Amino acid sequence: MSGGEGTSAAIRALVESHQHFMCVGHKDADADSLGSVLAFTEVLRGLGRQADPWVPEPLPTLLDHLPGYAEVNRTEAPEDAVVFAFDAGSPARFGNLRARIERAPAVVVIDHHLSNEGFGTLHLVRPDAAATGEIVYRLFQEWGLEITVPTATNLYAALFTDTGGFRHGNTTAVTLEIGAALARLGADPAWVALKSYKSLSASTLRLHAATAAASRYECDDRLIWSEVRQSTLRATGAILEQSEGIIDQLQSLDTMRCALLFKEVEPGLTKVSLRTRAPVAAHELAGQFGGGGHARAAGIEMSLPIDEVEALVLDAARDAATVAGT
Ligand SMILES: [Mn+2]
Repeated sequence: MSGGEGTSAAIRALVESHQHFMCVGHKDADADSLGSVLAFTEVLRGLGRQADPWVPEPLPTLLDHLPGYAEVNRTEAPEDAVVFAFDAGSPARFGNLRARIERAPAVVVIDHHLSNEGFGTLHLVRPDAAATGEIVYRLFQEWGLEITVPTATNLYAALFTDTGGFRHGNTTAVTLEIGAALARLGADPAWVALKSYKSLSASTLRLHAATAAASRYECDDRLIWSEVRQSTLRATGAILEQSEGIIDQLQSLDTMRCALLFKEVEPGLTKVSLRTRAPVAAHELAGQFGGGGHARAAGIEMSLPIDEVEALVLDAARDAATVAGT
């Protein structure tokens, strides 16, 4: 963990002393990452600065309801722009923007991942925060800034989705209080819930159904896993991005200690989503394969065919789920 009041003041000083900023989310940006990017972009502009919101390719089109989305990846930031990076534990999470970020004059990292490597010029990393959006909200509070309705909406979406709709173990009294404060500032909880969890297309539901039907149960139902292959996508008319949310279905199993979803990005490139219950540590399991994340939720990306990744990761997951059950 790093970053206290001193960091908050140092970040504010950086904002005061520079004119150009680039706010960057992580690859496969979620609402926490992009919501934080858009909230920070608006606040910086409100302070009279030039700020441009960016995420690595491909654009997260499922998040096009977030206020300010239309401006993402539109304007190239000047080379002297200070970078604010949100919700990413390592530089590898910035995909095609990594080189751009690494040559910036300063990089401020705001994040809540346990696995954060402490990269960047300044880092405000609080693993106890439910969402990066929660850290951003507190920063704005400390700085005494007015929060507009679009910014409140972006931060509420960040908090709401990173807690799985205020359901995961990271939901605390503080999270709910900040959620309430953001609702008072104009965020609409029902609208954010509608856009986050009740706006699936027919092809998404077909993909979710096919993946649920294909799920496997092992280790006395302590381990549940499924897969999205390119053939699954062709059969359901979906794209990989629509697999968002499938892992939540898998982790709803009552006996679950470890839930895994393998995703074939392309032949030879595989991603894995992990969810666990105590005492299985998701970030430790992911860490064995170069991945990272939180204690209950983590991810892996490997340049190997899906069959090989399944063999490797399932082997470790079976061990973890079995030990966890004793
Ligand atoms: Mn997050």
